[in-house]
Amino acid sequence: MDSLKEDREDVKLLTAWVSPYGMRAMIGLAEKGIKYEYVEQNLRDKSPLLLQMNPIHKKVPVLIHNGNPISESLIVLQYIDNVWNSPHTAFLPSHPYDRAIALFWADFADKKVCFPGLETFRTKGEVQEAAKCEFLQNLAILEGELKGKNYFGGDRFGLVDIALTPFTSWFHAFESLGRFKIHLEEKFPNIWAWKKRCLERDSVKKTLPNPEKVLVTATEIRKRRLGEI
Ligand code: GS8
Repeated sequence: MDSLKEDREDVKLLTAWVSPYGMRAMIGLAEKGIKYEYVEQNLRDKSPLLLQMNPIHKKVPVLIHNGNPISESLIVLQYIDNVWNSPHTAFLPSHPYDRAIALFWADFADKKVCFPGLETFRTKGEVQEAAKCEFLQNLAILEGELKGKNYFGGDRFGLVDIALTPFTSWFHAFESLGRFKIHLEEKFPNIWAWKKRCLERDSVKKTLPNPEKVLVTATEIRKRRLGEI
């Protein structure tokens, strides 16, 4: 039955290896055991397929399921969870209130931690300083939220964990290019332990790139953005 199901499914992922948002989709698909075609995108020269599949944002990731495109990584994750749903691999809790809370934290992580995190390496001056403050302050909120828990939702690896773990592979780039220290182990011990726990999962282990490699690409992105090359 399972192989029949796989034969009927046509799943493609348009992404870029360094994209933490794309990594979310990769971890989600791996957690569900879905086979898919990985289609690397050059974000400096966008393919006609990417522009056709995500004409509004023109960003990766885009999941293409049986020809139908789904974009925006948190929406992609919810789609994956809904389509390949099983009680053992659910990314979201079943109770409506618990679901709402998980979505709240995924949204918080997205807007208040991931975005300012990215701003720490690709901006300069006051904007960069403000991004560093915002990132560290909001990381502290997540540190509190993780207290006494293995994962953000409790004992199960779920949506918030998938949304956040990819960004930990960027922390080294944030620190080096932002010229600041996160002091994860000392100041954020719950997040430190959580990160190690997430990295033990096959889905995460095989998805997250080497932080040194991320730094090389992040350095190029910064130079291009700030007009330094
Ligand atoms: C963000 C995707 C994104 O920024 C999501 O999927 O959750 N809210 C979206 N993708 C970047 C690559 S990772 O930084 C991207 O595609 N950038 C191309 C561009 O901005 O032109």
